[in-house]
Amino acid sequence: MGRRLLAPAGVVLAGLLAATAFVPARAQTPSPSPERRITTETGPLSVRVVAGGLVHPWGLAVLPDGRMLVTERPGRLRLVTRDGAVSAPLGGVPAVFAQGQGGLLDVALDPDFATNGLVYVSYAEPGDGGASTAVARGKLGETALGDVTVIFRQLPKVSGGNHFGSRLAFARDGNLFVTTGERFKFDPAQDLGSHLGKIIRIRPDGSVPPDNPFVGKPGARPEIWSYGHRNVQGAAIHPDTGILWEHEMGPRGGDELNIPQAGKNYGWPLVSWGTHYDGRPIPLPPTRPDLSDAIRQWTPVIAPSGMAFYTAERIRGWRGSLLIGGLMARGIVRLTLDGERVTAEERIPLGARIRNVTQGLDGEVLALTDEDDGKILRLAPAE
Ligand SMILES: [Ca+2]
Repeated sequence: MGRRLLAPAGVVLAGLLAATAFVPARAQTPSPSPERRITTETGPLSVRVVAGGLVHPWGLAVLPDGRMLVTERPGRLRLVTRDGAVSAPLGGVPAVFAQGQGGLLDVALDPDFATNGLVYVSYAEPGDGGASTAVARGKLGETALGDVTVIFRQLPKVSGGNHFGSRLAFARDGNLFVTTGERFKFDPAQDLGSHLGKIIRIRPDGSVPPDNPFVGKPGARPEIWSYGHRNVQGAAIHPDTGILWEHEMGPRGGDELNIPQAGKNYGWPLVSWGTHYDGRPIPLPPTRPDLSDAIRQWTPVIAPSGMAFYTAERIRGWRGSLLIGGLMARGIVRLTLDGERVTAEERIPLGARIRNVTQGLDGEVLALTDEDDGKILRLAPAE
């Protein structure tokens, strides 16, 4: 945050040490929003900063009234008005494991939010053995979440601060997909007795849909939808087919776009289009007939961290595109699709690590920058 630059060094240090407990007492007021223009294949876009001063914002959900719910990874959930006024942190958010990649992660609205006011958050939850990904839901009030209950806990909890996933996506049948990571533990992604490295499918109250693929299979956790995943930080339901798509971080190379089907194995760590960070080889070939392969892979990586299908007309030429936020790509990766095939790719550089991409109510695109002074960006056609 800019004001840190004005503080004496000791104050800065104290501020950093207290950062996880720091709770502003009052709402932040909107600051003027500078506009940048960028050139794209389909025309010029305007990029505005809707709000700044967010610490590693991670998840964003647009309310029916146009306000935005945004998570900050250290454990805060805030409301942001359309013109960028940022609320004080909402109460009722569960305590999070804010280390490494852990913290408060995604936020999603119940499909019936307009009538029931329910909101879901995913987060790294501390507990016996370390931490794991969890999902809680509560009723949104003006200053807090009420009646908060935990509806999913990834088991087992393990040590370390890597690969928590996590995104939330509601299917049209009302079931909730929760993406996870393998917590940088590799082999558990292949173990059906563990939730590590799995995509989870649950009802909104956390119960198991009876048609999940491993229900009744001895030793398997019934919440599992698909397995062999590494670190899934993007998920969205295709607007035409209603089917879940996801992307996941590869190791050194090998980021993947997948369309995960019930009960299928997506290969990690048996195969990968990338290599391990420490140079250990992953057996070639990069996929096998008995495993489900990605529909696209990126080497070098883009570090995908959030996706949305663009369904509006507002940005000309983008309807039907899949937009993916890239940490390493430092922008949005726009994929043109023909059914389940990627036919073209355009990079939209934004000059910052992009944590998440969402479509706004008016067909604008909202993106979060992964920074200490993180921002909500709004992309729209240049006037
Ligand atoms: Ca794979």
